[in-house]
Amino acid sequence: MDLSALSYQKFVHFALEETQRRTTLAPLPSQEKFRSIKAKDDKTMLHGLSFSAPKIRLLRSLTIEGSEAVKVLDFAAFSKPEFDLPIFCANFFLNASLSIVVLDLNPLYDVTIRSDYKDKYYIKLMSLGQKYAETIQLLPWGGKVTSESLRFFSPIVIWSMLSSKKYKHDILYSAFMDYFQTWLELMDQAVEETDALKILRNREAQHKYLTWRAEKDPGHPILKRLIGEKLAKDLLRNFLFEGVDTLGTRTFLDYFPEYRCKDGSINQRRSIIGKSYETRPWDAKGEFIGSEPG
Ligand code: BLA
Repeated sequence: MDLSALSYQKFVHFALEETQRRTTLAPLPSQEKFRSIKAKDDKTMLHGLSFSAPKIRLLRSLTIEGSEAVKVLDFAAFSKPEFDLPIFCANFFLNASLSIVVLDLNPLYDVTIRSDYKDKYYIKLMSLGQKYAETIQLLPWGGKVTSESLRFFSPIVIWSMLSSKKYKHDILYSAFMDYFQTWLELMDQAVEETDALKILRNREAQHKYLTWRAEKDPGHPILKRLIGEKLAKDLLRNFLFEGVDTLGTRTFLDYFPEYRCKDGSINQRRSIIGKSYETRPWDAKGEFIGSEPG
């Protein structure tokens, strides 16, 4: 497949313009360092942008483009802890053979346990999930997935892994626009929490999420290959998952003790439980229908 004509820039432009229509974005200092990085192959470029806004702690985008070999969009938005908003998450990876898509409003709280949180945000969004996941079958469930990841996914997650021959840039663009608009509407409607305990819980939930992704995101090996271990780590901790070192003090092993090795280090495997969920583990009403992994 010829990737040269494809770009994720219009996704980023759309998201920033729509956000600016509703709120005021202020550039964050972290974007200076990661605005434009040339990879070791001398072809691939990494472009980072990061902003905050009155209700948004961090809205950031990373694109990887420039070589014909690979295209990546990693786009996320995190609210301030005074709001319990879901985390907007778009992760698209495309190379000559494979297309990987994760598009979701990742829940701040595990929706299989916290039905109040599911009811607050997802019940009225189920038709949006259905539109892309089931009705048009263009972004079919990608098959077994790291089981630990599932608690960070919502009932409307689009998780897809396809031969890049079947990749449809326009369908993905329209899904991205729909999901991002939805997130912006939730942001508009969000009312600031004043209960200090609830704010603390929101902050901790976001910190747990950041801790998971800063340690186990599947993009790490590629980032390390492109820009080297040291800069990749900097990018992960101070840009993509900024907040991992400031929003809380608990460590990866505090949150995920099952990854502890006998010598006290973190197990390098992505998954301890293994992959599961061959098919979509939520029904059309957002009820969890997956069996326990294992
Ligand atoms: C694969 N990326 C995946 C997979 C998931 C995600 C679920 C399938 C493999 C698996 O089951 O683990 C994405 N996982 C997520 C997300 C969350 C999560 C969004 O837990 C959130 C909680 N992906 C990137 C970037 C690159 C990238 C920046 O975000 C490259 C620079 C690449 N993702 C990438 C590649 C694979 C992948 C190459 C397939 C290889 C693999 O599975 O290791």
